[in-house]
Amino acid sequence: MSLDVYTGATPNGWKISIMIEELIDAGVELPPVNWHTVKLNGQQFTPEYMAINPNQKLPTIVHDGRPIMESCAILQYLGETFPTSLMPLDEGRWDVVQWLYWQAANIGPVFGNKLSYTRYINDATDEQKAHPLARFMAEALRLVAVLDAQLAEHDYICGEDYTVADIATWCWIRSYKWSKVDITTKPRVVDWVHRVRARPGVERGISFGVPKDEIDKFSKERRKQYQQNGGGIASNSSLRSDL
Ligand SMILES: N[C@@H](CCC(=O)N[C@@H](CS)C(=O)NCC(=O)O)C(=O)O
Repeated sequence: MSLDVYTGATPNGWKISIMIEELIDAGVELPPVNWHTVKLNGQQFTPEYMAINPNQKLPTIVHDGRPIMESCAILQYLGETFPTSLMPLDEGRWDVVQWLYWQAANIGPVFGNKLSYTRYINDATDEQKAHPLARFMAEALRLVAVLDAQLAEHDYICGEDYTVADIATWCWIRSYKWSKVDITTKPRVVDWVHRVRARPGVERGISFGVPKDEIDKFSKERRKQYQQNGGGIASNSSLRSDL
């Protein structure tokens, strides 16, 4: 029995480190976890890594020889393989699955693109960036409003239970200052950000790859390092089709 986790200090990467810590806190006996940091300065393109993640991104897991890519598929896989209230297996699973897909198809790409145009892309002029910035900002705010409405009735996205849908969505929303999407006009969303942040498993999960005193506020050096790496990844020349 083995569980290898290939991840890094990024929103999609922290989804998996949080999930592992939450499963431990829920009393699940996991196989020994082997952690591997994926260095996004090229390791994602190596043949060894592409053999387990053809999409060349982090995170990936390999459980008993079975590779799984895509952060939300990994959350679902872990949730179904090690059952807890994080991923219901009865009819209620559809509440969670639809919000997990919502995160994967909307929050991740929209907040990711907003962040890239705000902080990372350095091979476009301000004029060229203006339209996509306005577009992704408007869509990010619309998604925050959807989240706000969902939280009107209960403490977590799918009801009274905290689930993998919260883990997936929170990892992007918590960095709203970094992506410059103002969520503070939605106090319910802000409260939910704090509620999730207060969980011990989340505290341990988001410390993956980050010094303890930089979990909530990155140092200048770390910001610079993210900007440098992000700039490389976000530039058009990093998009290769010569697989
Ligand atoms: N939909 C994918 C997105 C993964 C993703 O974009 N990962 C980023 C880090 S957060 C990455 O590996 N970027 C490297 C690259 O684009 O070359 C998932 O949810 O796993």
